Amino acid sequence: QASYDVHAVEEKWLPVWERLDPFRADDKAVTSGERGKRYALTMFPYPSGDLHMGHAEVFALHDVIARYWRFRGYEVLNPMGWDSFGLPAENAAIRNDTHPATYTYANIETQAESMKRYGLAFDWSRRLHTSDPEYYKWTQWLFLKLREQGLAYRKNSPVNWCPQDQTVLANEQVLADGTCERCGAVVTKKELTQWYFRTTEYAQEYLDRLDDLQDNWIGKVVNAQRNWIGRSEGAHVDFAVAGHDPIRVFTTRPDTLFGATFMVVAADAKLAAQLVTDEQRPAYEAYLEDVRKASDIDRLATDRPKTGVFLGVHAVNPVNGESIPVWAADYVLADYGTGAIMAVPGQDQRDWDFAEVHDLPIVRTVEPPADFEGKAFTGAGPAINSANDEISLDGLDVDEAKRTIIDWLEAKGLGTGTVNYRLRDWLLSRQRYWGAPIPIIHCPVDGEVPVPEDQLPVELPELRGADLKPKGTSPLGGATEWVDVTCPACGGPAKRDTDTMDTFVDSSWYFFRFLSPNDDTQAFDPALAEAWGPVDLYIGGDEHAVLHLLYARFFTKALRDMGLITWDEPFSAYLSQGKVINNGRKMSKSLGNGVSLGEQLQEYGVDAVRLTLVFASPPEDNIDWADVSPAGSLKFLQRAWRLAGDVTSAPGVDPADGDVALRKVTHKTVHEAEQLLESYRFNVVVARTMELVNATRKAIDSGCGPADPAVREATEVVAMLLSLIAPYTAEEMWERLGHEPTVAHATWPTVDPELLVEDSVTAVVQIQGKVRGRLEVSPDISEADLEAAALADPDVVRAIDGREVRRVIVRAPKLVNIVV
Ligand code: ANZ
Repeated sequence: QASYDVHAVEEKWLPVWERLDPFRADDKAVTSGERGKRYALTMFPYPSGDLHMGHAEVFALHDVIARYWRFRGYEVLNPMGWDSFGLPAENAAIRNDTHPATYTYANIETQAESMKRYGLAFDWSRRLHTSDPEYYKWTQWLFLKLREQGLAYRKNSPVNWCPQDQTVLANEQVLADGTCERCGAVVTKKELTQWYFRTTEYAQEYLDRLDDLQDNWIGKVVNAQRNWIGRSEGAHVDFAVAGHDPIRVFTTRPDTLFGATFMVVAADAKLAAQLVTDEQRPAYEAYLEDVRKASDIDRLATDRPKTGVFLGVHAVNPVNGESIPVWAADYVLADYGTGAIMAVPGQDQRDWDFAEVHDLPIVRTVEPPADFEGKAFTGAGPAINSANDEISLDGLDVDEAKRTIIDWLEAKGLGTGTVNYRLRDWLLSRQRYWGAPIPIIHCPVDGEVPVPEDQLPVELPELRGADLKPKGTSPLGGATEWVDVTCPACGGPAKRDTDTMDTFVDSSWYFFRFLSPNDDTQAFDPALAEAWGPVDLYIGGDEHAVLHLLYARFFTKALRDMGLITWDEPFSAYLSQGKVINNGRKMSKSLGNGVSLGEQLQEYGVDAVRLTLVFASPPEDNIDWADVSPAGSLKFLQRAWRLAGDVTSAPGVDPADGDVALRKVTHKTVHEAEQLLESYRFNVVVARTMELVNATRKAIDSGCGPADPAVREATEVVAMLLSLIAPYTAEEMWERLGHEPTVAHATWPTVDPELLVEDSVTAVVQIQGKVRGRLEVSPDISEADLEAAALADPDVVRAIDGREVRRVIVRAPKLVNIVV
């Protein structure tokens, strides 16, 4: 036997699979309770270009579990679609001088073809594209529902602005170095009226539920979310200011209140502009100009020069009645806490630096250790200098002092203990074209008016030939015929909202739409959500750990509160796969180390590429393409395929009559594979399959021979295991073994526990303390069986020689002691 032609085999099976469609999910099997359900989800791609190695990896890993669950008798929902709105497609279309729709749908077709060729177990009948009006109609509907619930609202505030993409960004889209996640430009701030989702509504619930999820969320995701939500416990404290409302601050260290020697308001907070005296206003306004240019990251950096201006007013420290000056500075952010702080230079280094530069008093309220040589002391220690006529914190440790001062403040109505979260509401409006229009009409009489449900979707006007380049306002503003409408409430002239929704809105709920993608009466069928939800395993990249996962959690909780679903977390388990790198580096154009998926598939075929990706490492680790061997994978697949050609027994032959040694290897392999698959150790499954191939080859060539039923049994198991990873080879093997396609319909083998028994142990039989016989027995033999076997052994019978057996002491499986 030679080998098979990988490409001919691909051509051969694709149409067969298309005809048999073995992975179509049957809702009824699940709603009727006939079969258990599994919802397998892998992140749907952006349609930018063709699939790349990263897709190839995640799809190969995902396919293993989806196919395995099906083998185990579950009804599996495994859908695929495209996240087809958004900036990447729009920017690429502008670069290529085409319309985003043309670019997007052409890429979708390319990717769909590639995915089909890649042999993935998707239910293609559920395919969706978020840029289809049939989809975004429901994105708009959900927006309106969220607004009804008070979870979507519009407000004016300083927002992140990408000067390159000319659009606002959510906090989550600004990288740690203060740049735009999409284009790398430094993000600045701008004052705008924008739409928000009230994601903070569930801040504490996200955290609480992470505790339950963390065991099944693999990777760095859980901590990334915890940090992003950023819970801090502290207090709100009010500082009186003559002629103004009191200034409220958020502090995590209310115990240091006696050391608050000045206050700082974010220079770009409205409060600063309200407080500033006429005399100080010119200096303040000049300063504000500069502040607007800096990013949040720069502003918070500890080594940044501590600039600021005095606002000309004083506040009263509520614990000691001292008059303390109020400054504006950039190291306090407008949109965190209350946008104002009490500055405690004795315990906070940034406050200390500011005090030094601007010559403000410093009072320590926590005693540093004797050998302390630093400036601000941020550590723990007894409180000092912290007493008034009514209360003394002196001597208390930090936690006691906090509790004591909060009680006092609450009793006096000067403050309250509180919890603050770093998490901000999600800014969702974008001043760009390629997204779902926000279904709101602005009327001079009625204000914000939702588009009536029966008028959804608000279709995106085509704007063929229009200039979509970013200009800072939405290109939809130029489509006057589309913008000018009559107000649904009063019938007078009104205008559509011209912003579109962030693409992350589309992808926050797509796993609901997969349940009933063709339903034109509702976003999804709640009965199907009950039957299929939540997603049992979600596989995708770390880069979505914060953004997408948190947004999906928000939508799920909101839908629960609307009474549309009963479960409240979208993803019961999450697995983030590693990256495919090359020569130790991330693949990139500039390094010239990119690996083309198309070329790999051309050279080695789909199965060898998939096998290589699954075999290379545990799913969560990176794969260095320089270290793997797709040629070796192909060789192994050919070897497995040859086994199927050698088998000479007929399909259906009873394996019970087969060679026990080989059967043991087979059953042990299945048993281990089950455990390995449940714990996502797919690479080890490949190793075990290779071992089984070797054992079978040996049995054919130098053991029991090709006609032994155990050889068939082993080869069929190889085909089933391989079908999880290398479906073409497996299908070809299945056919050679005399079965009808498809191997996906094969029955997963039942492990025979007797065949898992480790090789036999030697039991010693003694008579009157002397060894008289040895028996080969199973290690888990029962006492009774071992006694019977010992008494029936010919050597033992001879040694007893007809004498009466008075006592038998059995220590299974190793010893039998006979007293005559
Ligand atoms: C007084 C104080 C004394 C503080 C001290 C810290 C140490 P996290 O943990 O991140 O929540 N803060 C409050 N609002 C701020 C804003 N808008 N911009 C910049 N800083 C702000 O941090 C809370 C602490 O950060 C608060 O507690 C406040 O300073 C500062 F020894 O109040 B603290």
